[in-house]
Amino acid sequence: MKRVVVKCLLSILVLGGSAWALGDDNHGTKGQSGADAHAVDLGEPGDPTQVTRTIAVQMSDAMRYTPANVRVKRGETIRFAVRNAGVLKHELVLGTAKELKEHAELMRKFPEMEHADPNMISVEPGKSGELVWRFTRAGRFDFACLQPGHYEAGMVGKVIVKR
Ligand SMILES: [Cu+2]
Repeated sequence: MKRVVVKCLLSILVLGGSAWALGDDNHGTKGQSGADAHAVDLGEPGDPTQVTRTIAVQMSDAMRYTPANVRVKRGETIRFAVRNAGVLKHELVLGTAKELKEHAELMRKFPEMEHADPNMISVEPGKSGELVWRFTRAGRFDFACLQPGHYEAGMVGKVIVKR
């Protein structure tokens, strides 16, 4: 529930809340386009005891993820094993392209802002972290690092969720 509250506040702040006025039922088929994917289509925090697959992702100070493209099947619960190979703090935030762009702008305006949500993991330099997520809808989603300036430098990846 905490996630919903946080996300709603954020979306009211940056989207005027309009995306959340829509129902959850009718737009699952539009997910392929990416641009109009809704945050609710992304899925939900995964149960760590129900993980179907682990995907290792490395983050670097070159502002890149390796791999930058991840393919999953709808219904899979993925454990992202995220390693920060750099000397800067990095993070992996799952979201829609629109949502991440707006969030990144917010982070740039308020660099001291601490953010924590179930759809993200922040990893200190040289450390590793885990993010468990269940993808419930087919579509194209993004992940990005929202440390100030990193998104703008191209620290973005894609998740393609197949039916
Ligand atoms: Cu980063």
